[in-house]
Amino acid sequence: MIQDLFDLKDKVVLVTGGTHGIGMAVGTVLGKAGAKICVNDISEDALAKAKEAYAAEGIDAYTLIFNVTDEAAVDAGISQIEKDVGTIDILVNNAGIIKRVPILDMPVDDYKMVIDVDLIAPFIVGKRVAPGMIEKGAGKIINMCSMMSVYGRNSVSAYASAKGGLKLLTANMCCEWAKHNIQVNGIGPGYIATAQTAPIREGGHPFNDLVMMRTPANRWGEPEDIGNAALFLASKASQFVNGHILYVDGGILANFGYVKGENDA
Ligand code: NAP
Ligand code: GCO
Repeated sequence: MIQDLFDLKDKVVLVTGGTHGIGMAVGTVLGKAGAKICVNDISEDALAKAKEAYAAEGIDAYTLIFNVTDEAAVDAGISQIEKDVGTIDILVNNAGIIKRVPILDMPVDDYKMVIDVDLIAPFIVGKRVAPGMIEKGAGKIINMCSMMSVYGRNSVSAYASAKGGLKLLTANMCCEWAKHNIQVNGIGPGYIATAQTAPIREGGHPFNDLVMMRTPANRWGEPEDIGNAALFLASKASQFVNGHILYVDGGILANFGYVKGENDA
């Protein structure tokens, strides 16, 4: 049956930072496809609230607190998941932060913090999870990239550096692990309505005009738009897709932009 292509029954999923926003949307869609959903976060309160939110969707989420930048905590966390739930079949490296500060004003420690969470952590978690996938002879890794994997823009140097690196870390994971039937891909969301973008989206922020001008779909993306794309990359339907960044951006990368009022056919 064609729908079997997207059946994730009995697959163990880990979504890092999966307690809200894009991560929760990904966990919810994959959970509704039958997967056993595991989410981590650095906040017990966020995990408790997330467990209730997943339950409201009929998903019994396994929650665990650990900081994805802490190699020892990641090792202990993955070992706990492997013991309590099972070997991870699908890893979504979603946890991420952003600091919007011009280079000349950004402390080096802040730059390093963003690189730690957004680039080094996916390396740490991927390196820890892959051996189980190799032993199983199958696996899916999805790295949450960005428009900033291909663009820079004022004030997001650390974030763009990390997300640009994550695009090529994805390629390198593919090169080393594809022979083990592990498909490693990225998702490059456009501008999505979450807590992370609230400061540049809400309250009449002028950035909203830029997003509308650059996005042919003429809307902010919703977290579910990313969850749906993740289902494809997590499923049997993408067995020969590897090292690819799937941009889910409403057409941003296809568009240079337009002047309001012109060509508004
Ligand atoms: P978000 O609302 O800020 O959620 C990020 C999640 O990561 C939160 O649950 C956060 O936990 C968690 N996290 C942060 N640092 C962590 C750490 N050290 N260890 C474990 N968990 C940690 O962001 P989002 O908008 O949903 O974005 C999710 C991912 O998509 C990020 O990688 C982001 O860069 C990427 N992305 C977002 C957009 C967008 O437009 N929103 C576009 C492209 C890419 P706490 O809340 O407890 O800190
Ligand atoms: C920003 C935004 C973006 C989005 C996303 C775009 O300040 O430009 O936060 O970086 O988060 O990464 O794809």
